[in-house]
Amino acid sequence: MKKSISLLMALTLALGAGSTSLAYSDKNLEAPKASDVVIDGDLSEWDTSKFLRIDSENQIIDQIEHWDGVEDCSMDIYAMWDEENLYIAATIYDKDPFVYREGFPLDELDAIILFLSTDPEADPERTEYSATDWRIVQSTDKYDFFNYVDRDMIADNQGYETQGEYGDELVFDDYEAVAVADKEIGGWILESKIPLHNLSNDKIAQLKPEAGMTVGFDFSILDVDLPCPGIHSLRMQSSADLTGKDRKPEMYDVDNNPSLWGSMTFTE
Ligand SMILES: [Ca+2]
Ligand SMILES: [Ca+2]
Ligand SMILES: [Ca+2]
Repeated sequence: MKKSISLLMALTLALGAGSTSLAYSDKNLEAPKASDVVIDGDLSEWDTSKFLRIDSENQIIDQIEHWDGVEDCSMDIYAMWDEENLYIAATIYDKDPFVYREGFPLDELDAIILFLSTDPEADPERTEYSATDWRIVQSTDKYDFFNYVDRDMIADNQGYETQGEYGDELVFDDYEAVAVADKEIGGWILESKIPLHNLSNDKIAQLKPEAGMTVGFDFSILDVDLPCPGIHSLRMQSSADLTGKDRKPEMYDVDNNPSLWGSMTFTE
């Protein structure tokens, strides 16, 4: 009896690995508790030993022909938390950073996308977004920051609509971010604070992080080095692991299917 159950489980796992539902990938970002973070572009108060990296061809989900290797586009991401805020930092390698043009959609520019669930009880196998699943695009021209919260894929958004889709808008209150060009790494450093009340309303409860809690999380980097209208950025996704030379975002559809995300665990 036991044997047949474990065989069944093994079969289920094997089948699951090939389907579109992964129940979160094994890409987990450990987020230590923050203390005395200053948003100034200097990451010396961060524990940068905990990170996730985008640096491989297998992570490209769009415009593979525009990737010239890790110096052209790659990144490490770090996270920290306190009861009210999520802190996100990154080192971004891009020979032509801060490509931003007023009036362009953010997905035709240099940007990062954060994917986050604010419901720690959410089913990791869900294949559709719910109102507590967030897709947040962040871009900067180095001086100003712009964000776009995409809610279009959510059937019942609980009254929290898409904001910032046309760019040039800072959607979040009390958001802080600094971008610093770093000649040594040939790219730039991002340090940011996202107050979690921005991801809530009278129907959507605010996430209250605590040590030991795990939530769905993933991230993308978008890179363009010469913006032309209609040209989408190169896009790389943390949890993607694709092969072949023909890539389309639908092949790893994190924009519509949260079970393809990785996760984030808040630690002491
Ligand atoms: Ca700092
Ligand atoms: Ca680049
Ligand atoms: Ca670029």
